[in-house]
Amino acid sequence: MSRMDQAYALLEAECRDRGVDLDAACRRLAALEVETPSWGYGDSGTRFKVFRQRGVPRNPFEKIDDAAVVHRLTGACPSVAIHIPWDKVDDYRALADHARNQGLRIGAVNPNLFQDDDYMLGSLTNVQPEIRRKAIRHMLECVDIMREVDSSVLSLWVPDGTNYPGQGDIRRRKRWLEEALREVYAALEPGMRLLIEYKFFEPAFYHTDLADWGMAYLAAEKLGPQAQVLVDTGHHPQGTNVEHIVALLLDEGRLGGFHFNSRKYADDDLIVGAIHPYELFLIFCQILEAEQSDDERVASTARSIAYMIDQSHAIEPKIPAMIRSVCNIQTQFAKALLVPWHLLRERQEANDVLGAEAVLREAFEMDVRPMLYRLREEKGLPADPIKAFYESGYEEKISERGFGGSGW
Ligand code: AOS
Ligand code: ZN
Ligand code: ZN
Ligand code: ZN
Repeated sequence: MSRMDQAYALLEAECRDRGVDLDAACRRLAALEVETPSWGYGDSGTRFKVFRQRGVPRNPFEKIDDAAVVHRLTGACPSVAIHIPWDKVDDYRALADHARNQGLRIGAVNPNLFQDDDYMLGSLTNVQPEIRRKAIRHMLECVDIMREVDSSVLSLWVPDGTNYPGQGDIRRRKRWLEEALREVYAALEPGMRLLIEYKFFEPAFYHTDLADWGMAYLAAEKLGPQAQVLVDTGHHPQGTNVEHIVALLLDEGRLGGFHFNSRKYADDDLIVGAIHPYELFLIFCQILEAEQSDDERVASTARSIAYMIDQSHAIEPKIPAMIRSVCNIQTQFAKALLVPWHLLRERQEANDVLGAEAVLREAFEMDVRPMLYRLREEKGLPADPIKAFYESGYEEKISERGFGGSGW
């Protein structure tokens, strides 16, 4: 027996003792899909400096090539999110075909409401009707692109807000936003979803029009069932209990997707799972528990979540950073799959405070590497995808691209 088979057997025995079906957990892990963002492959940085890296994609087609490499090595990333106009092309069907030829599909379409000079004082909430109209038109154009690339998710982050008290009329802006979203929502086809992201600050520093989950929820609730909330893990003030937000949105059938990343201080967009792995684990605990809910609406909401990475790799080599992110997500997801829910319930009902906490913590402390190795083995994937990347020669190959493209 190899060392890994021994480790798997040990984990299996431990799971059996705890009443957890390891094979079922592995099957669920194998079905986990994580979408990577086209902009995560390009150059990015901070407001101080964008460091250029050799070999980054020069165009949207090359971003898809890099995303395909991540999928080939991890087996878990069959879709890539695009950002318009960063990924503007003449022929979107050709872009979708290019993805398909490499076993990928285009996932969420992200409108850009923050880089046009006209949007300096707001896009969908600008006091000038022509600018609001321009922003709405851009969103409708994104719905058209969704049709062409066969995407079902329109992922909206509204950067709008104000820097000073009195600068804008908060209530009027709220109504303009609602009006705009109603028009965009009406253009969605059945099966398409509008995911509404929130962020409490930046680029605006006094007020943001969609500052928190409650505001995004309210907007979604007013629009209808095809609108849901997107939780970007980096978009909360320090100390926020993100898994609580996740639980609440699940229970209301309004959790549509995630943008995964890590934050230490603000919207740092660091590698997911690098800073607060326990938080990521607890988020997955809420989701996996909800997947088994008797309430069909809750269970189907949990099963339809769009898991997406939203990171900007300022100093990291892009492709290995993306692979690292996917592995970190898989690791915490695997741990959450090892929670014995019946035992947790039992201890909660017995008001066993320490016992209940121990159930979660002990799952977090388990070594799930044997699950990940088995999964990769079964899918014919390399045991160490980052090592496999460096050995593949791809890095040398793309260095011929020179210093090319910016993700931003
Ligand atoms: C911005 O902070 C958000 O996280 C958005 O999702 C944004 O569109 C994305 O990061 C690309 O810039
Ligand atoms: Zn300073
Ligand atoms: Zn985001
Ligand atoms: Zn962000």
